[in-house]
Amino acid sequence: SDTYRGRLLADKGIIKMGSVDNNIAKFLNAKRIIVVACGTSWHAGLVGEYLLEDLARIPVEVEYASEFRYRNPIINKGDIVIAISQSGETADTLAAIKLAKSKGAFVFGICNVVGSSIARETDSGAYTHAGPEIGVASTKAFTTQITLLALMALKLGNLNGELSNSKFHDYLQKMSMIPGKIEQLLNINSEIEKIAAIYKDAPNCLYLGRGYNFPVALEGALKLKEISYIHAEGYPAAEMKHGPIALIDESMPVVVIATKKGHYDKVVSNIQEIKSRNGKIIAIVTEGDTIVKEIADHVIEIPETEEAFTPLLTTIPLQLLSYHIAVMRGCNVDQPRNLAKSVTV
Ligand code: F1P
Repeated sequence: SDTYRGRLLADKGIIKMGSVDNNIAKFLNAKRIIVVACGTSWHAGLVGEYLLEDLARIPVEVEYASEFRYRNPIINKGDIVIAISQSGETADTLAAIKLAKSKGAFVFGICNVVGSSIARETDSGAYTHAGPEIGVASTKAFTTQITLLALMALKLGNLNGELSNSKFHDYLQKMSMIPGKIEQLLNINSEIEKIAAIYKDAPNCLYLGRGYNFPVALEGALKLKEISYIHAEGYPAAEMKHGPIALIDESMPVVVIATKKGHYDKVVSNIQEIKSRNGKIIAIVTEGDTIVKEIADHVIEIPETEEAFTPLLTTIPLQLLSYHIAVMRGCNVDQPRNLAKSVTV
């Protein structure tokens, strides 16, 4: 494709995104964005939905690429399809792209592997430049996919008037601090290892989050399933009372993402509901939290940032938790059983 060039630069308030800039009129006139992806990339797409709707007020739908072609989807003129894939080779995502193109859609790819099939098949796109994913399970690619979608949302929101210049610059300034905050977070690795040692033999695990951190709950559960083979499910926190609450007892670890600005009071009441049923709570909280600390069995603190950027931080301890549990269970974290790096059939 022509316009994959252009690394992302969030420098001094300017976002230069060669591929988005080259198609800016299409993006600004988009009636709707449809994201197609599988697995971890689908979860990044869900975070993208929150970002693009919240910051740029562009309607977004996120579809499993593996289901897209089986339901005769409606694609209208003015819709943009964004295909997200780490490997750029996922067969279902490629099939979704071909279908979208056959219906006349403009398809933008977000890929990690330069020159991959999806990069070639899409009309335009951006590379995430996460570097090679050594293991099968996608990790750093997820962070870069979200970063890219956040920068797109900020840029489009600023250009379409939804984000004032001062808000836009404020967001960018906060985003520029994210790498340092991730470095800081990695220092708590040994605390996470201790928590992993307690729950390594759990047969099941529940992950809950609200708003921006609902997709992170899904991703946390997927990482645990993929590399440690523990059955795990992610849910929006408010969905718990519609079924999963029946599973909670003293042997059920529940990972709850309870960041300060993320509908905090409601998440606290979810945590109380779990506690009253003797569930074991591992809470991801904002630094300095006192309320959840009183109730949860374990807390993992993340540095404070804009709620919109918290997925970039909350994901890290969940990946580490899965990693340590998998290693303690003797699983091969780089090559999990039954999983292929790119699902090409
Ligand atoms: C999608 C995906 C990964 C998962 C595993 C199987 O891949 O589901 O998220 O970790 O590798 O494939 P991709 O389209 O993002 O390469």
